[in-house]
Amino acid sequence: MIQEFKKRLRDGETVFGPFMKTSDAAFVEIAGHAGFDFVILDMEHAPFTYSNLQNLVMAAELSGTLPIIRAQNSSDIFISKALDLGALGVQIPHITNADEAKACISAAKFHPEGQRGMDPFVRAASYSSIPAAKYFSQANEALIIIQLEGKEAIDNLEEILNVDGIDILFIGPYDLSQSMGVPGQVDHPIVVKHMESIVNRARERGIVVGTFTDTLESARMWRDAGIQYISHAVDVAIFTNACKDLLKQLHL
Ligand code: 3PY
Ligand code: MG
Repeated sequence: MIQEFKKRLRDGETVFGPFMKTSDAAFVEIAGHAGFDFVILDMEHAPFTYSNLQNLVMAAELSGTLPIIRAQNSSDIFISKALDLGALGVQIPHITNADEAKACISAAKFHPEGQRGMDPFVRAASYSSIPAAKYFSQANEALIIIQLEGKEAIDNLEEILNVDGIDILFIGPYDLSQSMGVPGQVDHPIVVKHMESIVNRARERGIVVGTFTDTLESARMWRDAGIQYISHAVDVAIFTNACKDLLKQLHL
């Protein structure tokens, strides 16, 4: 699953997936059955517990969508725990410089690429059914997605782009807008200008870029600008909009 996902990105395809905030695995299954390429299980902002999160990862696997966990923050333990549960990608928010990015990679990968805490008995290792050496090498294939979402990260973009091991550089438009002094205005020219510059500079180096969009116009605009990993919408907002549309129709 992970190899095929990486190949699609290498081939220049655009992949789509929502952020998930509901604790019920049914929503993840629905997203998978609908055909989303990935889901981002959001430990930064959603009320999941870890045992709950494990069920969401299983639901993603069952329905054929790539399970990605957004860690609470860049602490080693949150990164390795996400991968221990079986996430095939870990997305780490609020990275501001190259040292932080390198520390994330080290926390996410086993020797020789990093120093991730070793445990061959976790769910990702099929609870020890996979021979440990095989597990440790295949686990290093998980996607590392680094989120840039503030002025400081933009100031340090060059050094961040030089870090080896980043699979996707993800721009968080909401936090970026706040850092630019226009909170929530993700379409503000100053936000768009900085995003375009990150996209162009990353793509010049062959680095895949991702972002979050919540309108079809912005999803299409960023896809056409070369963003390949588009986290589009949020489960709760998709349901909110469906309820509102339905009620509008019922009241006609
Ligand atoms: C942001 O926009 O700040 C994110 O983290 C992704 O929605
Ligand atoms: Mg953010």
